[in-house]
Order: sequence, then structure tokens, then C-alpha cells
Amino acid sequence: ATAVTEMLEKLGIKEINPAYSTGLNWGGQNNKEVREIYSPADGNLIASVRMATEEDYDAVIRKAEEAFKVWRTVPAPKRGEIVRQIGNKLREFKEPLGKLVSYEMGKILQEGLGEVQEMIDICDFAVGLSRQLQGSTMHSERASHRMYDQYHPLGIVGVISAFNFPVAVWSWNAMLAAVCGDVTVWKPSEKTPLTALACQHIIRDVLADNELPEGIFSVIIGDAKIGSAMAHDVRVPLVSATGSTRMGKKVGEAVGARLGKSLLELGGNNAIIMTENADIEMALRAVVFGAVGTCGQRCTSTRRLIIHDSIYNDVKARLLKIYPNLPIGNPLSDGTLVGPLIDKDAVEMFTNALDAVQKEGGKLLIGGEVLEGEGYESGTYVTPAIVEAKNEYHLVQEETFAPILYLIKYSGSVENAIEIQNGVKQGLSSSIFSTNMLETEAFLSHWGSDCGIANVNIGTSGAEIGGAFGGEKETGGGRESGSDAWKVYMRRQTNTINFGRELPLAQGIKFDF
Ligand code: UN1
Repeated sequence: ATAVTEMLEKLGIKEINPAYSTGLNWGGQNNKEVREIYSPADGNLIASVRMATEEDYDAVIRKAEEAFKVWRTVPAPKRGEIVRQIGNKLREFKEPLGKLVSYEMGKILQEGLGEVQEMIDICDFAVGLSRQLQGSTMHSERASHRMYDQYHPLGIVGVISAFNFPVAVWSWNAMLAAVCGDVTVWKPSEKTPLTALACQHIIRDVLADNELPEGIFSVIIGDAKIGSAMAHDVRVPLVSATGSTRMGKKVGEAVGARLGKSLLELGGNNAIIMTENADIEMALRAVVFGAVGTCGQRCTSTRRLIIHDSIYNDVKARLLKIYPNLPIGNPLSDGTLVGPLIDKDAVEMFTNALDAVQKEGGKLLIGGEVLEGEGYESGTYVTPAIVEAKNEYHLVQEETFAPILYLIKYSGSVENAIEIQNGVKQGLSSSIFSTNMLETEAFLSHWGSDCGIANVNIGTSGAEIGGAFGGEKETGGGRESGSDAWKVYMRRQTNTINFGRELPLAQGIKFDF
């Protein structure tokens, strides 16, 4: 538990259980129900956290409402200044927070640090944005009239985040929402509450230094009941939810029923196409990182590899040489590339999926074992699997949140590969490896990839924060992070001003009396 102790010490928290000891604006004070948090890295108990009740939730929302009244009056560039200070604090805490992410969630330290880097980057992005929340001006059809649109804060933004990016995805939402003048109430995954509480500590200090109410950013540790309360709550005009399609449909329905806004970031079933013109060496680097990185638990993980038949055997042989040498082990140890799955339920999902796809006719080429013995006591370490499969298999159509890579053969032109790539319900990330411009442009064209993210000679995972992140179809349609994703966190208002002494009506309507 050194990562935990180190992080908590740096934050000045004396007790191992931060949830008991602080006066944070987090929901959990009323409940006796405690959830024990075990690290997937070594199976040790790292904390016990109280789960919030609906009463706790209500108290947090009321505090957030109060804070919004203050925050919306702060000029946007000044809100940016607060986010700049948060970014600086994150720079200071990058190492211990990255370690805590790695220890609590199981991703390797490089990726834990990378996740905190994403938070720092989105802070910088949001600071710049705080001076660029631009609307347009339009020419009125009426004389001596002026027309423009402007963006105003929405209010409370509910953020439901997943275990796999326990802190970065929240920060994409919270930092943009903050410069937009909104306050956020964050329900992190109940599997990763410690990293969330650590962030709340960091932020609380920045807010206190600036004499701002802590309710500008709140965290509530709870289960699906709390997520559901948020989805149904008219006091929360926008709910941004990251997780499974099953969860997203529930949230989307509940928010839709009250005509609120939702930003949904759901499952992916991402493919890399390798045409006969692929640079195979380069493609394999992307494939392996995409398929086994984060132990296959990114929503952008590479799940399907669609390979031209002329290079299929070569690609397969090379992958089968690489996979046995992937260092699997403690995510905090130097040299590890594959850490554990989040918990034993995930391990069961992984092995069940492999059984089921083999029943459908899939051929398991390598991997699929659950590791035992020294270093693997947590029971959450597996060997990444490669399966030869067909796109139409039921299992290939589903997102299994684990390191399973399906090899799918295509023949003929790139259009055939694109059809396979689009032939799933999800539409998050996609890539093509080809040095032929006709193929890559076809992939990016309006009859090409139907995903929210389409890359050329880059894998499916590891997007930069500067672009809008999200996908189509069952992925939910939301966009967060860069580009103009900020607009969803604001309400648009069209303003028309008459500076003449007459009242002409639009459309030239005469209405004299
Ligand atoms: C996620 O898995 O929910 O593009 C987000 C990527 C990361 C974000 C993934 N920047 O893989």
C-alpha cells in the first residue's frame, strides 16, 4: 500500500481512510454501508469507503446549487485562472496521483502517469478556452437591429465516470464545465473511489486558497442508485456518463424523459484495418498497444484486426511471436506492459467470452489463461488472447472489456474491410494502416468509417485531448474533451436588439392597429 500512503501523506491526510476523516463535500456521511476497496495489483485491502445514501446525494446537490450562484458570476477568464491553479497542483502531484491510479485501477505506471498528464493537458486547454467561449453575430433582416448568440452556464453537471480512466475522463468534463461556469457533481466508479477522493483534496485546497465554495466541484461515492438519482434529477441539466452501453441507455432514457441533456460515452468495438499496403512493423506496434494496453480495458482498445488475406499469415505469425514475450505483472514494477484486470468479475467475463466465442467457431490461438502463483495472488492477471473469428459472431459483436483480439480476414478492395469495420453496433474508434492514399482517403470519406474517431497509421487508442472524443451509434453520440465539445456544457441564447425608434416585424409582417 505504499502508493496509497505516499499519496495521502503528500496530501496531508493522516488516516488511511480518507472518506472517514475529511470534511469534504462528498456524499457518504449518513451511511453505515461500507465498501472495501482491494487493489487488483496485489489483492490487498487498501481502504473502506462509506457509500452515499440518497440523502447524502441531496445534500451534495443543494451545496452545488449554492456554489453555482457564486461561480456563474465569476468572469470566465477568472474561472480559467482557478483551473490554471488546479493544473499546477496536478503537475505537483503527477507522480503520487499517477501511482495511486496505477495501484487502485491496475494500469501500468506509465499509463497512470499518462492519465494524469491528460488531466494537466485538459486544464491547459480549458484555461485557453476560458477566453474563447465565442458565439457569433448575425446580420438582422430588420433596420437598426443587431443579433448575436451567446453562451451561458447551465448549472449542475453530473459526471458519472468509469473505473478504467478513474480521473482523466472526469477532468475532461469538470475542467470544461468549470470554465463554462458550471459546477460538477462527480459520481466516480465505486471500484475506484480513492483516486476520486484524492482529486477532491487537490481541488479543495485550490478553492479554499481562492475563497471559493467547495461545492463548485463535489464528489459522491455511491453505486447505481446514486447514478439513477442524478439521471432523474431536474436540478441536474446535463448528465455526462461514461461506461457500458447498458448503463448509458438507462441514463439516456431517464434524462431524456425529463428532456434534460445527456452526454454519453459508451462502449466501443474498435477495429484496425491492415491493407496489403500497410507498414506492418508500424501497424503491429499500434495493434499490440491497442489490444493489451490497460489490459484491454479502454473504451478505445483494439478489439478487431481486419487483415487483407495477402498479409494475413505473416501478421498472425508475427503477433504469435510478440504475445508470449509481453511482460505481465505488477503494474507498478518497471518493465511491466500488461497489468491485471480490475477484479475477478472481469476475469470471469474474459474467460466466459473466450469459451463462448470458441463455441461459435472461433479459434483461440494464444492466451486466455488466468495466472496463478507468486505475484499473481490477486487472481486478476490473465494472458492476453488472440482469436481467429468472423465479424458476425455474437461475441465479436459485443464489447468484452478485456484483452481479446479478434483476427478477421478480408479479401479484395478496402471497401470490403470498411464494411466489416462498420458492421457492428458501436462506433467509437477506428484505424487504417496503409500507405496508399486512395485507401486511406476512402476510409476517411463519407462512405468510409462510421466512427467518431478515424485514424490513419495510428492505432485506435490513445487519442489526444485536443480533439472531440466520442462516437456514434451505441457509443452514444456524445463528444467531450477538445474541439468545440465545450458547447454542450452551456446553454445558447439568441439575442436581438432594436436600437431604432420603430418596431418592424420579422418576415415583413404588417400588423397595424
Ligand atoms: C476511455 O477509455 O474511456 O483515447 C477513454 C484513449 C484515451 C481515453 C480513453 N485518451 O485511449
